[in-house]
Amino acid sequence: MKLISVSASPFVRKVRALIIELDLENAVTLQDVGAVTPVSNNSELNARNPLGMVPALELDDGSSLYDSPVICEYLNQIADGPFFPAQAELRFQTLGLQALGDGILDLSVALRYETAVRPEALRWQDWIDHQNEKITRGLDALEMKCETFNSSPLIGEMTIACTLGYRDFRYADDDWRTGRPALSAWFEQMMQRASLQQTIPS
Ligand SMILES: N[C@@H](CCC(=O)N[C@@H](CS)C(=O)NCC(=O)O)C(=O)O
Repeated sequence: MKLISVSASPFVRKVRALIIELDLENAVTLQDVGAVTPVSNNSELNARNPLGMVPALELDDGSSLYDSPVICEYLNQIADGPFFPAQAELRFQTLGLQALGDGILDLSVALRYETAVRPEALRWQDWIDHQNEKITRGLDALEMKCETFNSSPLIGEMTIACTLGYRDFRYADDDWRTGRPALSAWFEQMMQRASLQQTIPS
């Protein structure tokens, strides 16, 4: 299998961390397609994902999967992993947590494009402010929830670790740790995992 990637992408990091957790490193090769933005056009990526977004996973039969939750669940299934439990309560709890983490990431990545890619004259401060408010509410919700996080991480916890890591990577000046002591302590503990250490963005 081939993972079409961009090294700075937090969604790619989530998949890469899961590959390490599931011991699938020999089964998946990484193909970095360089920078990807909403206004770039990479024909190789578009052939794998018509939405032109990373990550995309090319399977051995030539077909492909995209959207990190789908890729992660596929990898977990072929490796018979523990990250997507079958038991309904646990499953929807962890899928919900993944959705919250991915949502904060979607907002954070969109804001990054807004400030790093969109021409300054076309920027919309009201939109920027509202996206930041959503991110703050999402991070506050994580602070409230983190006492209920699973000690053996599921896909929700893996996603949140990559979400907070992305905040550190791109928004270090806006320190999410301030006022969120429980989440900070949880993240520090979580970062001991080899899969997260080996995928820290640089
Ligand atoms: N829902 C997607 C989001 C992926 C995503 O936003 N990827 C960004 C890079 S971090 C991207 O490819 N952006 C290009 C674009 O927006 O066209 C997933 O979970 O895989």
